[in-house]
Amino acid sequence: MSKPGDKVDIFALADSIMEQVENFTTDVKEELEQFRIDVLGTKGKLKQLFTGFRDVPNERKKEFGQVVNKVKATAEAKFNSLKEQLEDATAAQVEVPDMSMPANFSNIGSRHPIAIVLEQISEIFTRIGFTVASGPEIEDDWHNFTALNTPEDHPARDMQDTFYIQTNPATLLRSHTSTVQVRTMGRQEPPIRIIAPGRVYRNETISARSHCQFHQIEGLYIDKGVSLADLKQTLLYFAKEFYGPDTKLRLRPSFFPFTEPSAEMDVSCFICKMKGCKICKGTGWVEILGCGMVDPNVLAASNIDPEVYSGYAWGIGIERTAMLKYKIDDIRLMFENDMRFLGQFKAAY
Ligand code: 2NL
Repeated sequence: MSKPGDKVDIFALADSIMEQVENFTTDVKEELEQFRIDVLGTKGKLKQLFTGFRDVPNERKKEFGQVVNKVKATAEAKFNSLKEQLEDATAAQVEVPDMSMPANFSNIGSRHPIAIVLEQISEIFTRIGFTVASGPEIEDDWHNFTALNTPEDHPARDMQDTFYIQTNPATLLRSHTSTVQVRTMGRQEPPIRIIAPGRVYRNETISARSHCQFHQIEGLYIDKGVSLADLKQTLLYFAKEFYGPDTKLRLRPSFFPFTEPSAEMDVSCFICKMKGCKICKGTGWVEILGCGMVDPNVLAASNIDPEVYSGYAWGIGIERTAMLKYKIDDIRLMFENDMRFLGQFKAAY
């Protein structure tokens, strides 16, 4: 039996540590750390060998020193190579994507209901030869009112109805996109066949039903021999394209300063199919736009001879159209940018 401290013991211990070191392998980070503590650590096996040095007889100290150094070098080399392997494996894991992982969905935005309806209506009219025209939102009195046969004392000119620019009361925020059409008439000879989509402003109290800003599309066609029949057929085409092929149309007499005669156009209720509902108030008809034959005074104001040319015009409110289409009951939702509202139109177009 050998006793602790025997020279045989300490050499045997060195051998067994050497064997343990040579046989050790792992691909687990925690196991490698345990190996480091166990063998190379401050209270580890190597430390034990160094401590045992003093019990080795002098004549074998040199030999033992060589053995211990070899164990130490082997243990360190083993630790470093395993550590390197582990790091390589971790790096490789990052670089090689797991192809079985589900894909990340990017959060795609959605179109605003006003943008959807503006585009749908514009598309229908451009298909039959209308060109999209645009112009400034800050306008002057002449383009917004005077050129459109609106008398000086007309209530629409009132501060209560129109936003005037305080620093220059000759300027205002356009109350309809007719201004764009006036500008086109001023620089282009008939035939004129345009639509003018855009934002307009009126000094209204904000409520569920009205807002101080909204959008409209106006249309204008001026040529020789344009008649009310042309207006009606064009709008019937539009109504069938937009509301469906079975849509019926009726015109009711109305008044606008810029058209004569003027009419309001109803379509057969696309919600209840004329059975009677809340939207059509039981009548089977829904009002969708205002229209008429361009007043001769309007043509004359833009130097177009009313004896030679005639034309029709119409204006449609986009918010109202979108609210009917998507059953939205409060116009304020259109301008609040609430994601819960906007997100509902993802599949709409
Ligand atoms: C409505 C009614 C309308 C017009 C707009 C117009 C434009 C020119 C000449 C004549 Cl340049 N008329 N525009 C005509 C009739 C009705 O809009 O209720 N819009 C929402």
